[in-house]
Amino acid sequence: MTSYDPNNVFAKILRGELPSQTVYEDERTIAIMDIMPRADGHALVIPKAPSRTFLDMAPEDIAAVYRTVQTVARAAKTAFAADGITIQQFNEAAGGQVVFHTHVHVLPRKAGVPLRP
Ligand code: DGP
Repeated sequence: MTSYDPNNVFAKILRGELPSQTVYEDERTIAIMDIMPRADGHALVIPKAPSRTFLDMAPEDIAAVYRTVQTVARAAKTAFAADGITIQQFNEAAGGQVVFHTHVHVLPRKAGVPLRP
């Protein structure tokens, strides 16, 4: 298993070394706005505990992350008048992951509007 790199951008955001637009925080998670949004209101939910992928996560952090996903999705549905919400999560480069600290995408969707690339 590839090890966790503590210098990934989300680790730096969690340590306060890089800026972010944080929209939610609790003991175990943060939610920030994605810097390259594929939809208006595209947010990322990030566990504070280090893990490279979902496969490495502790059960209590999985529960905490998905509680935050639901909180953010509900807020985004109202704030962006979304018709739906896409929830996405990528693991390893072959799975589409670019930043190697586990995170979940929350994407508000409008009917008939595709995600931006
Ligand atoms: P992925 O690893 O493929 O799930 O996608 C990583 C996402 O992280 C991508 O949508 C862009 C976003 N991202 C990359 N760097 C930063 C950053 O420095 N700040 C924020 N807010 N988002 C970032």
